[in-house]
Amino acid sequence: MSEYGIVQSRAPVFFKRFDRKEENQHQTHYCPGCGHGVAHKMIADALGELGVQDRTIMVSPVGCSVFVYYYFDTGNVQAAHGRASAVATGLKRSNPEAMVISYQGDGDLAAIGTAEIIHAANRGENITVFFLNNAIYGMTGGQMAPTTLVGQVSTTTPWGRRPNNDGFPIKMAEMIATLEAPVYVERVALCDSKHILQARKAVKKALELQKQGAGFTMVEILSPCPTILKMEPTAARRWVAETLTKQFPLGVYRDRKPEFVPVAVPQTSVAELLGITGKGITEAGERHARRQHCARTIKVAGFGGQGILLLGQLLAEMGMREHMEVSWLPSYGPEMRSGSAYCDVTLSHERIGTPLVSRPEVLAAMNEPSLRKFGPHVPAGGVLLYNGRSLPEDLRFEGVTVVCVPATEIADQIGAAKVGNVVMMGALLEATDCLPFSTAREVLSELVKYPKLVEMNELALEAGRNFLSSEALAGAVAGPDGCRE
Ligand SMILES: Cc1ncc(C[n+]2csc(CCOP(=O)(O)OP(=O)(O)O)c2C)c(N)n1
Ligand code: SF4
Repeated sequence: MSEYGIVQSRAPVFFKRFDRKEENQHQTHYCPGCGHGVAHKMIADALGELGVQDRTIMVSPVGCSVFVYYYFDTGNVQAAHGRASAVATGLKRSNPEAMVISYQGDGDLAAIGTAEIIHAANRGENITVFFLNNAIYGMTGGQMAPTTLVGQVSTTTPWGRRPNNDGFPIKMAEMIATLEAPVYVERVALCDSKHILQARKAVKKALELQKQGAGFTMVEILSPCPTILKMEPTAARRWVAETLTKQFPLGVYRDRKPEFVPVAVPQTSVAELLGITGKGITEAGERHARRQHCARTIKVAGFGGQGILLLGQLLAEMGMREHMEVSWLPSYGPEMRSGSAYCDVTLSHERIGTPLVSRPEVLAAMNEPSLRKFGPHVPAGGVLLYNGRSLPEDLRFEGVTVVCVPATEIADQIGAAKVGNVVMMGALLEATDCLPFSTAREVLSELVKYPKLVEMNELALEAGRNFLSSEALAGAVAGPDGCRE
């Protein structure tokens, strides 16, 4: 036995267990003979060889390979159908040091995602696209793809693809290679050992170029889909070799450096563009910045018309002015007014990984349904502000500081129920100390258009703050276990 050595094994870039398969943790979900698994292996091997696993982000598509994230032990983002190269663009631009891979099938890249791929390539984004062309929609059971061959039968072309009705197969590698910016475009095939070795080289070269910062690279990989072709795996590979390559000739379509003419573009920061420079970090802001090192995740929830989304926007705007990283993610139903509405806000001194807030450290619940829905998601140590004089009898929130602020009632006394959100903002700032009041006043005075409302908002902000520092402490604040005291 000692004369034998292992020459092929699981790439270290793959997870040790593939959790998707409960009973078969060692294997993927792909059909026997499918090209996706082979392509995954060569990408994983190349990433390992280049030593870039821990700075790689895979963008998985919609299609059979949607579950890329179950296999690659790298960063993973799943994009909406066809949007992988646009998502990859965003990821690369915000993480220039990352290796970003957009992995897409032919339905995904050449049909619904045509615009995204063309423009990503045309801009010369420094990403690598692996384009699996199996000439069919695999996952959905075999509809015609833009790459389906003339005469090829699919569920949507039962008489075979007819150019006068269905157009001609689109040659993506050739099309992309007509653009100025791409640096490397090659078409390879997974049909026999010789071609698979060539494909491995192309995959590695594309990734190497990205690592060097060369620009846009794409490898189109002709791939067998035995299940939809209704062929044995060996016959499907033969079909790729003998039929598919005739329509899609293999070879290098682009291998050169782009020739960009340098143009002097004035670089302006986002803060300058938004006209919020010059104000700098206020003294109070600096104090807050020192105090706050990690993210503060906030959810504001209620019904449409309560100014829920605006309250989130104001917090995000304030965070921006304090030179924090911010995100604001709104969610509301089609009916808007009186329908359920909420938004997620993150304020951080570090880059924000996701705008989604599923376990808010701070919840401002402007009505009872949102209290019931999101209250249980606030972790121990969090703060829950409720728009009411007291909590409903049956609700308890273990380990959470619950503050009942009758924001709407206070706003009514001021003269406009619509400033209830700003009352809540005053209470929130006072309870959490997450942003300075001076910035809140500045933002309100600049963003609110009507002078009368500016005055009311200032009163509302102060009223929320005062309620907390005077009345609330006198008895309206619930105990840390969520019970009323
Ligand atoms: C917006 C949207 N439209 C349609 C679908 C349905 N859908 C799922 S996979 C798929 C086709 C994928 O085909 P392809 O990109 O060729 O990948 P394969 O499955 O062959 O690997 C479609 C149309 C969807 N998920 N989302
Ligand atoms: S349907 Fe085709 S593309 Fe999808 S996993 Fe099976 S063989 Fe692969």
